[in-house]
Amino acid sequence: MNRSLIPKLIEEQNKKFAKEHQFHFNYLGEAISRKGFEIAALLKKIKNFQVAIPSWALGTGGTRFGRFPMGGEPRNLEEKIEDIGLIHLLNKSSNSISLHVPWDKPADITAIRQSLKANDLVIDSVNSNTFQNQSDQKHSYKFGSLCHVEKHVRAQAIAHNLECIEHGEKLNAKTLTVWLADGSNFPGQHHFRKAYEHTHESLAKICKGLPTDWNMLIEYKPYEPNFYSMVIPDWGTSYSLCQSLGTQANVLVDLGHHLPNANIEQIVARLMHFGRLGGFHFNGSMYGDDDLTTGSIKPYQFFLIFNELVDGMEDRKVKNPSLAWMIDASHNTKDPLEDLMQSVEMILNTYAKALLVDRKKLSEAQEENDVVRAEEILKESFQTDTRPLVAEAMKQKGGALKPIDVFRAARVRDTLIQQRGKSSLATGL
Ligand SMILES: [Mn+2]
Repeated sequence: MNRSLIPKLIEEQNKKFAKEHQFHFNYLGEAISRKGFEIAALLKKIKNFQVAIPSWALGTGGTRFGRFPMGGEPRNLEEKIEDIGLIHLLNKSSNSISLHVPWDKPADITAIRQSLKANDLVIDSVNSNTFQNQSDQKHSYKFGSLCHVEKHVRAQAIAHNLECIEHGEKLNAKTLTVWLADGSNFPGQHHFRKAYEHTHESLAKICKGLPTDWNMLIEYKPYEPNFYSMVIPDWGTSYSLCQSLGTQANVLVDLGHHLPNANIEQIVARLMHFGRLGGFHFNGSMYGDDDLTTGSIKPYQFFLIFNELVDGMEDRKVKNPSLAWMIDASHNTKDPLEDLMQSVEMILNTYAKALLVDRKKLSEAQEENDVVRAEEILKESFQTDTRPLVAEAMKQKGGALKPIDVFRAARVRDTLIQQRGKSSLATGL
């Protein structure tokens, strides 16, 4: 990929859209100012918001039925860094990578560091994988990892997590994310309390291996790949583990890891109230862990979730750690890079909408039990077209007003196919 051509293209395209953009930005700016919001302050917050991209989201993912690669997929970690660097170059809002071990085990640390620097990126978190067997491992995870009935299997899974921390330390990461596929498929298979105890004991050992400036995020998921029970199926289980493990462990909410119609915004509010929300995985979902583009199916629900996030972040009484933001998707229909750019723009726009909620008025309406007014205040923000604000934020940082347009004008995918081949496959799901 010839990155050096992109800045000029961004400049050309921004020029092309400048007049139209200015018209919409002025209009929105005027409307927002009249409501008492400061444009400069809003722009600053949006400009500071960065979303991590996972190393496994750069190829066309598959389902258990098939995989249809589109060509030009990154063949190694260096090429994945280049792809994420390109997204960041276009939107200036995705400055970090979440690394998966062992799919993207960093081999040549010096080269990876240089590549990160050249692409203006940092490593955000390291994700362990005990949901698959690797060719060089001694014991199988077929019946679980950290929860396993046999001590040596648990020890192997613990050692893998500690190895992830080691890799992360070399690259300046500060977070270990643990998601467990552990669970059972049939009644009677697991002794629920024992499975929890083993998991707790294993996580405590991993926690002991965390450097003092590191965090561990514990993700939950109600079903899949196990369908009768998961050891950490819900936020309550994850929260109970974190409470007992200490302040370095916090709960991670993945939007797709809930049963249909779960009130995720209330879960977010609850966890922030306890100061235990550590991170967030963005994706879109119709039924479950669908990994669709963020906000593509239920944008209003996504807004309500962001509304709680912003409420918690802006309230000084809330003592919640700063949050790690990441897109967790593995897309199988769109060009993964376009999909990620769509997600980032959706995240920024929804954040902007949540920033526009008049919290004082909302609180007054709530205190007066004025249900209609409270709901209308939220709807007014949700229905505000914040796109000019987000575009302006990206432009001010040197990015494109319309990142996907530049991506297409630069014919990036064609170039990647030429360089990497039609059938290159990225590691991942
Ligand atoms: Mn996730």
